[in-house]
Amino acid sequence: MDNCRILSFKDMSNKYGHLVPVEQENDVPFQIKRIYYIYGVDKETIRGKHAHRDLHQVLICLKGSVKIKIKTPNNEELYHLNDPTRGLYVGNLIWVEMFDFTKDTLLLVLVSDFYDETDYIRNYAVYLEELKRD
Ligand code: T46
Repeated sequence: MDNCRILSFKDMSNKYGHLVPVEQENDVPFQIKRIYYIYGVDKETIRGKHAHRDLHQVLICLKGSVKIKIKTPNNEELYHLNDPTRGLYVGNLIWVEMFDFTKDTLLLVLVSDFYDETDYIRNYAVYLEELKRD
């Protein structure tokens, strides 16, 4: 899908363990203005269910696993994130749902801008309307 893809990061592993560097603009396609992380989510919980008007993000599952469904009117893809050396880049105007969290999931998200609730489209009908206007 355009505007959404898996990114692979360098794993600087040695006998002392693993280290994965992630640099803005080099490893992720934007300047990182914010990070947040999600953990302690029940298996039955579905999070997300929204799109962003302008925001770009990279989701990295540092621990455990989580499934991410991304959707546009013509396309739907499912990703199973369970590898801290890979990130899912999600551009703007993509509907995102996160589910099937394991007990130990730690999901790190790198974001292109500060938090702004007006950037969220939390209603699918409104999302479809805004895409038509674009
Ligand atoms: C996204 C998916 C992948 C803040 O106050 N600051 C923040 O930086 C964030 C991200 C959230 N919040 C507040 C807003 C809500 O009152 O935290 C509460 C939970 O946020 P939300 O219900 O949007 O969480 P998710 O897991 O459904 O969505 C999050 C991100 O909000 C969203 O940008 O794309 O993860």
